[in-house]
Amino acid sequence: MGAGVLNTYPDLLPVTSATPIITMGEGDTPLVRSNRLGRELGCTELYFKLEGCNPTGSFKDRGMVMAIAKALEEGTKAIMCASTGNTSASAAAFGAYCDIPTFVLIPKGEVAMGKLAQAMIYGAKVIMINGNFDAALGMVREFTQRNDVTLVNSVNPHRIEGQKTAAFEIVDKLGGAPDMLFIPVGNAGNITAYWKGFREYQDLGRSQALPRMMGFQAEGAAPIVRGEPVARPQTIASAIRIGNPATWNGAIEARDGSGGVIDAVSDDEILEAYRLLANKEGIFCEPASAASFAGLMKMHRQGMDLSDKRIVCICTGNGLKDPDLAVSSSGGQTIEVPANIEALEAVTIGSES
Ligand code: AN7
Repeated sequence: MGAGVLNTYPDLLPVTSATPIITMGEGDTPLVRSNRLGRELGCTELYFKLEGCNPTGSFKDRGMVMAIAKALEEGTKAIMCASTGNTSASAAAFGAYCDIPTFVLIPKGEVAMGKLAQAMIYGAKVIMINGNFDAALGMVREFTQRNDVTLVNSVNPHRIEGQKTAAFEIVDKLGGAPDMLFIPVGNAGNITAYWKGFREYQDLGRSQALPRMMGFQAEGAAPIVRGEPVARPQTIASAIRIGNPATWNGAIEARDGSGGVIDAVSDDEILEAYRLLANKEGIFCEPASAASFAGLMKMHRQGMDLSDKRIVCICTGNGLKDPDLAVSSSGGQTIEVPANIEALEAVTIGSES
């Protein structure tokens, strides 16, 4: 518990005797069995992996700890990333923990307040770009080529290495690979990492089968589904508002190698899944994360038989990062009463009219 991914899987990661074994307690996240939604979809065994339980509230910490450990090993002076929010929060936290100056580039006005708050309070230098994520990542790539600053986006291969540990955990907990893995796709690093992890575990004989990789983009930001970059990606799920994924090939390989799909879900489908996860399972994830369950609902609607299937949906980030959206999309209103017991009973058990 709290050992961290470098301590837990050193032999399967690029950890050498020169690598500092750091951890902020990332990894070992809950794999929670569905209590209601699985039954409603006729799915025998449905699990949610709660990556929002990582130290900065998203899966990014798994890859960041590896990238930062290697950066320390190499004597890095500073780190930089572009981000739709979660990568910047994670980089800023590990930068603080390891005393490395951290620069984060974010698309102005497009990052959820909680994520921006994290980057700021952890002490990163937060640089707003008048452009989208894809433009910011382009700038970071060029800057880190010209300057002695380490890039910590998922184009840094150590990020993928760290993130693949989530696949290890699933197999370790279930005693084998699931039949299908549903996962949101933005820059496509995470689906690439899971696929790598599942394949490595199979090569080691720790699982027999491989899951079908079911990746979901937001409809207005679905370059892989369309087969070409999207110049102006649009979606309520700001974390996956990405028009030209850096690890595009990795997503294609995961799809084709596993007999899976990369498909799109609409913002309405994302928001419906977001609300259902909260009010039927008690899982408060962010909208981008809900794309995985939205994808499962879509497959169910299209007639996919989910019985006798063991399915895992990845909930990539914590809903608390954007509480305003939760309030505005909950539809529920709060009730105001005078501070007396009769008034309380009238609006609760007494509203029999
Ligand atoms: C909650 O933070 O790209 O397909 O800059 O925050 O590996 O990009 C975040 C992505 C899914 C998509 N869910 O993962 C960033 C960033 C959440 C995310 C994704 C992101 P990738």
